[in-house]
Amino acid sequence: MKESIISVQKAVNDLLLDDIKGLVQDCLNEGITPLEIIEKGISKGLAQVGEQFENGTYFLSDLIMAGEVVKEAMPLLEAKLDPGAAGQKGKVILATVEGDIHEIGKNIVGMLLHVNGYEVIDLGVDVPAEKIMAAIKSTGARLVGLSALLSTMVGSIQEVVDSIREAGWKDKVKVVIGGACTSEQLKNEMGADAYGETAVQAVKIFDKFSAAS
Ligand code: B12
Repeated sequence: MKESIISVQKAVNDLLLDDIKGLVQDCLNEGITPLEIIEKGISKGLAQVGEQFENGTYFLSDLIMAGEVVKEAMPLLEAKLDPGAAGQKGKVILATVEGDIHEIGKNIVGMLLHVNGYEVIDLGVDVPAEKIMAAIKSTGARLVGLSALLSTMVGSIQEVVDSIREAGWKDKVKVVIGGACTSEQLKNEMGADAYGETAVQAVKIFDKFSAAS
């Protein structure tokens, strides 16, 4: 892997708020794509932060700082991604589920959907099922993306899927799940329509549903 990407990975892992922008800019100057920087630099660095948290070297304050480091870099990357015909492929409601406030992965998914021609209605984090239902109703969106990282909060995915079924919308509204604690198996258990491991996969899945509708 290129030295400059490893520097981004290290800057995230070492929580170097002042250095991250310059290091990301170095990667862009070398012609490395924003997606590669996100996947091989930023996401890998965050995974290392997670490991350090798990083994007790890092604390909650370090997780917060890691989030800030990544937020510092994202506008640079977003500016380099070309927005397609905005909203052409339809509306996607995006939310991190109730009880969960992790937003970085959701924001990356939103960014990629936006540049790939979707109108993204981002409801934010810790979003209850009622708010998602109200947004489906008021916007007419047929695609919903749920992000969940805390395994203790998977019940919130179930609430959204159940609410959609109870409203009689199961056939027309597609629910796609993603985030560190989700999986194909969880998708089946929850009765969601698809699971995406990465933001790139998220775009492919939504494209499939959008083309079929
Ligand atoms: C940064 C971080 C935080 C920050 C978040 C800051 C922010 N602004 O988002 C803060 C400080 C808030 C935080 C808090 C907590 N955290 Co935290 N956090 C992390 C960390 C280090 C990185 C998460 C991240 O952003 N990853 C990078 C992104 C890009 O990855 P991602 O979210 O998985 O997204 C990608 C894919 O999953 C996918 N994707 C994501 N969403 C979606 C949606 C759809 C529809 C699709 C298709 C795809 C998709 O695409 C993305 C890009 O490819 C993880 C470690 C880890 N390994 O994940 C722990 C981690 C998730 N946190 C953890 C914990 C325990 C907590 C706390 C409970 C700690 C505490 N004691 O208080 C709290 C919970 C607060 C809450 N109620 O939510 C645990 C969860 C364990 C578990 N299995 O439940 C982890 C795994 C750390 C660990 N190893 O122990 N955290």
